[in-house]
Amino acid sequence: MVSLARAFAALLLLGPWQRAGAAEFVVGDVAFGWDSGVNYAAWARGRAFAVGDVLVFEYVSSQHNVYEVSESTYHSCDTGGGGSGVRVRYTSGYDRVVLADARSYWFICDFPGHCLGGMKLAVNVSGA
Ligand SMILES: *[C@@H]1O[C@H](CO)[C@@H](O)[C@H](O)[C@H]1NC(C)=O
Ligand SMILES: [Cu+2]
Repeated sequence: MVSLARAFAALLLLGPWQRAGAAEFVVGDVAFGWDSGVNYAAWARGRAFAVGDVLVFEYVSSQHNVYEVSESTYHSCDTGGGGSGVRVRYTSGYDRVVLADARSYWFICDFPGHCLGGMKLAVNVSGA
């Protein structure tokens, strides 16, 4: 029996961000994923991100995480002080982040030293 919740979830999947051609990006590509020592600015530079696209963060969840943060926290790498610059925490090791809005998104790894070491990603998302 198909539960109502499942049917509803299927409806949600057909939300307004589902345009034809929505792209899914494995951050760092499958070869590197989300890890230390990868230049994510270089990875993002050759790509165009539009509303509805999906970023997939793949990593070992005991070694990394993904925080969506404010621009200032992206630059400072400082998530202390109440964490006011942290918008969303992802920790599963396989996180699919829908870029639902036309705006800038900033992501960092909050494991000690990782963001300062360059484990951070900024993307600009354009309207569909
Ligand atoms: C995003 O757009 C802003 C404003 O144009 C620009 O300053 C910034 O460098 C862009 N960031 C990325 C990652 O492309
Ligand atoms: Cu990390």
